[in-house]
Amino acid sequence: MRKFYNMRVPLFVLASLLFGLKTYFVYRFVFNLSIENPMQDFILLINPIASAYLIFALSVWMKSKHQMVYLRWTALVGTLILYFNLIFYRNFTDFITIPVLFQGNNAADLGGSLLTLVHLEDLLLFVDVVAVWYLSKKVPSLATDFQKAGKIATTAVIFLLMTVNVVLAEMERPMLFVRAFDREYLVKNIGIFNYHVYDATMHTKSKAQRVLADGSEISEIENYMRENTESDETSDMFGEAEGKNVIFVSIESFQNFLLDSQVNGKEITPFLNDFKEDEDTMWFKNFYHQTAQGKTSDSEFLIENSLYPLDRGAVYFTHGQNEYNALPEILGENNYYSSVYHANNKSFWNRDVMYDNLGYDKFFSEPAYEQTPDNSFGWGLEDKAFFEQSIKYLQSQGQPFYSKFITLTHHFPFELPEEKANIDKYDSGSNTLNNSIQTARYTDESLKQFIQQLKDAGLYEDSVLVLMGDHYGISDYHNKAMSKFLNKDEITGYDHVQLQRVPFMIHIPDSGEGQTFEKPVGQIDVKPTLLHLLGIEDKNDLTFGTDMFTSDRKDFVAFRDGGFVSNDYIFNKEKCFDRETGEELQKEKAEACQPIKEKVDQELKYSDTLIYGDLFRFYNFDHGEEQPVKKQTNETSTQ
Ligand code: GP9
Ligand code: MN
Repeated sequence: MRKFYNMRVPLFVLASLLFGLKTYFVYRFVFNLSIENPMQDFILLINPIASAYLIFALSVWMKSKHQMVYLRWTALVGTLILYFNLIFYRNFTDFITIPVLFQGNNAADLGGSLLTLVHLEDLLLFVDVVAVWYLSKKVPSLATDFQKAGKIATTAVIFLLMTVNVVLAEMERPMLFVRAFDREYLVKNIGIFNYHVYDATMHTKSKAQRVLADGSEISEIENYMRENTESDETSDMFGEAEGKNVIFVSIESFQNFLLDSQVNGKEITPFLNDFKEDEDTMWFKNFYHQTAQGKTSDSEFLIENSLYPLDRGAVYFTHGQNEYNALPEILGENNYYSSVYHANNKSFWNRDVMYDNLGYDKFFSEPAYEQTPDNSFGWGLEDKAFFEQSIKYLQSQGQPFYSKFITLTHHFPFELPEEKANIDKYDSGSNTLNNSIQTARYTDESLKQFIQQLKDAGLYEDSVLVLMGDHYGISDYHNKAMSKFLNKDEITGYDHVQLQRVPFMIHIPDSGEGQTFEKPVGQIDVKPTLLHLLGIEDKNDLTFGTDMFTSDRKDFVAFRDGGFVSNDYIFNKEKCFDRETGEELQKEKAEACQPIKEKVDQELKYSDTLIYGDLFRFYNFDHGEEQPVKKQTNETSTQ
C-alpha cells in the first residue's frame, strides 16, 4: 500500500491526460462537432489523448531539467493553438489552415470583431497549463529518468495509440485523407493537432503543383467544360443589356432568410422585398453562394472568373499572381471601363494586387472616402455615406462602365449606433443574430438611397443593376437562435444548405423582363450570365458556370465542401435530401445523390488543378487551346 502511495505519476502522463481531456471537452461542447454514434464519440475522446501523449511523451528522451521546460512550454503553445482555433471557429465555424495564417493583416483588421469572440470562461482553458507550469517548477521529482527500455516502451505506446486512432478513424470514415474536403471530419477523427500536420503537408503539396505543371492537363479540363458547362443555346436574353453600364453591388453577408421576414411587425428589408418583385427585376430566388475561407474575396473570385475558390485559404491571397481570363479584362476588350468601390484598406484580401491582375482599371479604396466619427463605426465607413460619396466618381467615369460596389455595414459583429437603427433587434440567445437585424435594415435603406442617387445623377437609365449577397452572415454556430427565428425545431443539414441562399437580382430599367426564377443557380454562373446579357460572346472562355437563362445547364450547384444542390436533391455532409420536401433519403433512395456527387468532386478537382497549376498560362484565350502559347511567366518553363 505504502509503495503505491509513494508512486508518482510522471508529469508527462498527467499533462497528456489533462490536455487530452480538456481538448475533448472543447471538441464536444464548444466546437459544434456533430456526434452520430458512440464510436464517433469514442474516437473524439481517444484522439486528443493520443495526440497529447504523442507530444508530451517525447520528453522521456530528454534530460530531467529539459523535460520540465519542454512540458510547460508545450502545454502553453498547444493550448494557444487550440484557443486560436476556437476563436476562429466562433466566427467562421471552420478550422484554421496555413494559408489563412498568412493573412495576418486581415486578422489585425478584425479589431472590434475579435473582442466579441473572446469569452471570460475561456480562462478555464488555461487551468491545466497553470497546473503543469506549477508542478514542473515545484516538484522536480515528477520528471522521469527511464532506462533505455522504459524510453522505448513509452515511445511504443505512442505508436500504439496513434495506430488505434487512425484505424478507428479509417473504419468510421473510409478514405478520410483522400477525400478530405471537410475539415470538420478531419478534426473529429484525427484531432486538431494532427489535422494541422495534415494541412501543412497539403500546403506543401499544392505549392509543388505549380512547379510541376506542364500544361498537359488543360485539354482534359477544357473538354470537360465544353461538354458539361458550355451551352449550345443562345437564349432570348442574349444582348438584352447590350452596351449598358453594369453596376454590381456585392452586399455584405446578406442571406435570403432576411427577405420577407419581420421583427416585431416590421419588415427587415422593405426595399429589397419590393425590388425583387419589380417589373424590371429578374430575381433568382434559389441562388447560392459558393464561398469558402476567403469569404468576400472568394465570392469576387467566383463572379470574375467562374472558377471555384480553393477549399483552404483565400485564392485571392494564395494565387493572386496567376493568369486569369477575368470579367473586367474581357469587358475591357469590349470598350468597358472597370472599377471597384470598397471603403476598406486596399490590401485587405490582397485586393490591390488581384484587381490589377484581373484587369480592373481603378480601385476606389479607403483613401477615396471621407470618414468622420459620425459616419464610421464597426468595420469603417457606413454604407449610406459610402454610396453617397461614390456617386461623384461614378459620374466622372467613361461609359460604358462595369463598377463593383462592396458594402461593409452588415458585417459581423453587426454594430450600428442606436440612433441609426430603424428596427428593433431580434430577441434570441445570439447577440450576433439579434444585432444583425438592425444592420440588415440599415443596408437595405442604403440600397434604396443608392438607386435614387443613381437616378438623380442620370446614371440609372443606361445601367443594369446587379445586387448579390456575398456569403452567409450567420454561421452554424448560431443554429439554435436561427431555429427560433425560422420557427423550426432544429436546423438540419438540409436547412443549412438552404440558408446558403443569398439575394441575386438583375434589374434592367424599362425592360419589363422582371420575373422570379426558381432554378438552382450559383455565383459560378454570374460571369457567363452577365456576358450573355451584354451580348458578348467569348467562345474561347473557360468557365465552370453557365448563363442562367439557357435550358441546357448542368444539373448542380456545387459547394466547396463537396455538398451540392441539384434539381431534385440536396447533399450535405454525406447526407442526401429530397430538395422539395427536405426529407433525408435513406439507403437505395440516397444512392441517387452519388452520381451527382462524383461529378461535383470531379469538377472541384479540375478547378483546383487549374488554379494550383496556374494552367491558364498555357492557354491562349484569343484562339482557344488549339494554338497554345506556352508562356514563360516565371520559374516553370515547358520549353
Ligand atoms: C473586407 C470586407 C469583408 O474588406 O470585404 O470581408 P469578409 O470578412 O466578409 O470576407
Ligand atoms: Mn463578406
